[in-house]
Amino acid sequence: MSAVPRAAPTPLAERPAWRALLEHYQKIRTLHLRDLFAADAGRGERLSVEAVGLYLDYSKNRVTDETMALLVRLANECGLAERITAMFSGAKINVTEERAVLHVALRMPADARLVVDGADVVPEVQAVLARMAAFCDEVRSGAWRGHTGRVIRNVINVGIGGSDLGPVMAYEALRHYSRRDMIFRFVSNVDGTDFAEATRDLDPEETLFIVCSKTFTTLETLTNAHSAREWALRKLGDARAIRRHFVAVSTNADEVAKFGIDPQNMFGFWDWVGGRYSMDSAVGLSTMLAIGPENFRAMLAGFHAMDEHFRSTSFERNLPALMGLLAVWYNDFFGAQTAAVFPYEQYLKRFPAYLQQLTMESNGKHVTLEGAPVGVNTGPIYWGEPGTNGQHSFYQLIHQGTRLIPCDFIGFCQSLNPLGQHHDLLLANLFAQTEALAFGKTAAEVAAAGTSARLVPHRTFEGNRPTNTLIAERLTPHTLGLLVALYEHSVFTQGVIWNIDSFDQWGVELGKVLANRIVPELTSAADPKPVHDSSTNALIRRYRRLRRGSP
Ligand code: G6Q
Repeated sequence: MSAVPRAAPTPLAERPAWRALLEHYQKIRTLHLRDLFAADAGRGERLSVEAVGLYLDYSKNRVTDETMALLVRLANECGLAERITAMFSGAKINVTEERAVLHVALRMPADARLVVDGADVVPEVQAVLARMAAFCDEVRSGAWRGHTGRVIRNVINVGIGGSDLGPVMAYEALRHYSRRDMIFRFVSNVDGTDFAEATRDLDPEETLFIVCSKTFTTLETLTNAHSAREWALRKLGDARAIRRHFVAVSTNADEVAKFGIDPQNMFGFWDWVGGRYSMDSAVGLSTMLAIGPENFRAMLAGFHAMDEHFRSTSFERNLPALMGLLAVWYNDFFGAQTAAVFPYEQYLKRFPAYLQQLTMESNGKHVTLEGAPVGVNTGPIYWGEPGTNGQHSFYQLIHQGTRLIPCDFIGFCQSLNPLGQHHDLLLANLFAQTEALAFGKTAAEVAAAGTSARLVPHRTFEGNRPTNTLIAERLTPHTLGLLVALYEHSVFTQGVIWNIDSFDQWGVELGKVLANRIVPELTSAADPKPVHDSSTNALIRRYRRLRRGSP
C-alpha cells in the first residue's frame, strides 16, 4: 500500500476543537481537584477505565467531562480513527522514510492476515518467531554448544538505542521469569568500559554474543562487535568458533555476512519495524533466551490485546487514546514541559529509560507531515525512576516546586517477591503520593495542626498536581506487553494530534554521521587542519595532547 495521499490539513491551532479547548482551558485552569472531587462523589470511579487487565484511574487530572469531550472531538477532527486504520492496514504512514509502520504485525496471531506490498507479512513474522524459538530451546537446553563443547551460560546483547533499550528493559522487567542459571548482559556504549565490565568475569567458551543492529552499520555496535570477536578469539583461537558464539539480529544480511556471522545464525526483521518499536521482533532474542519462547509468546499476546483494544474501542474508553489526549492537554494548554513516569515495581526500573526513547525520539519533531512548522509544542521531556526511591529525592519539586509535572504512577496488586509487609508499604506510598499531589494541604490545615505562622507557607502544599494511576494484578510477560503497547499507542495518538511523523529519527541519523568526521582528526599522526569553530578546534587539540597518557 502506498503513502496516504494528504492534502495540507487545517493547522492544528485553527481547528475548532483546539480553539474550543483554548477557551475551555481559560475557564477551568484555576479549578482545583479538591473542588472537582467534592462536587462529584463518584468521580474516582467514573473517570476510570478497566480494559484488557489494566485499570486506569485518570480522575486526578485537571479535567471535567467537557474537557474530555473536547479532547475526543479534537481526536476526531485530527482523524485519529482513520490514522489508526492506516497504521494497522500497512499504509506508509512513516512518510519521510516512505515506510509502513507495522510493529502491530509482530504480535498478530498466526492465523491473521496482513498484506503489505502484495505479501502477507504474518507468515514471515511467524517463521522468524519459530526459528527464534527453536534456537532458544537449543541454547536453553544445552543442546547448542560453544566451539569447545561447553554449554552456553552467558548471553551478551550488543546493540544500541532501539536495539538495546527494549531488550534491557524487558530483561529487567521479566527477570523473575528468566533462567537464573544464565547471565544476561547488554553492551551498548562505545565507551570501552561498557564492554570491559560486561565481559571481565566471563569465559568466552560459555558466552554467546547477539549482535543486534537493524542496519548493521551503527558505529557503536560494530565497534563493540569487533571487540567481542577479538575477545572471543583470543581464547578460542579458531575463526570457526564464531559460528557457535555469534548470532545476528538484523535486516542487512550482506553486512552480517561481511562481519563473518553465518547467515544461518541471523534472525531477520523488516524495514517496517522501527528501532524503538522492535523489542517484540527478533530484537527480543535475548528476552526470549532469558524467559523462554512460551513466556515470549505470552508477552506478544499482551501487546496484541492492547493493539485490539486501541483499534476497536471508542476514544472515551480507549486507554492509549485517553492517555495520549491527556498528555497533549498538559503539554499544550497547561504548558507542562516534562512528564514523569513512576513504576512502583522494582523490576520496571529501566521502564522510564525505555519510555524516554519511545516518547522523545518519536515525538520530538518540529514540522508536520507536510513539512510546515507544527506551531504548537510537541513531545514533552520524559523522565522517571522507580518508586519509592524518587520520593526521597526529586518528588519535592513535584509537590512544592513552581512547575506542573503530570505523572503516571504504575503499580501491581501482587508482588512477585512477597516479603513481610513490603508490598503493602509500597502500594500505600503510591496511593499516598497521588492523593497528596492532587489534594495538597491548605494553609488552614497546616495552621490547625499547630504549625507556627512562620512555617505555614513552607509546609503548605498547593495540590492540584495531575496524575494517572495504572494498576494491574501482577507483573507478567502479558502485562508487560500490555504496558508497552499502551505507551506506544499513546505516543501515536499524540503524534496524530500534532500531525507529525512519529516514526522517523533524522536527529539520530545526524549524530551517526558527525562523529565519523572527527575520528581521523583525533587519531591522525599529523596535526589536523583547524576546520571547526574555535571551541571544537581547541577541544580536539587538548585531547590530542593528553590522549597518550595511561591511568
Ligand atoms: C530507533 C532509532 C535508533 C536505533 C539505533 C540503533 O528507533 O532508530 O535508536 O535503534 O540507532 O540502530 P541499529 O539497530 O541500526 O544499529
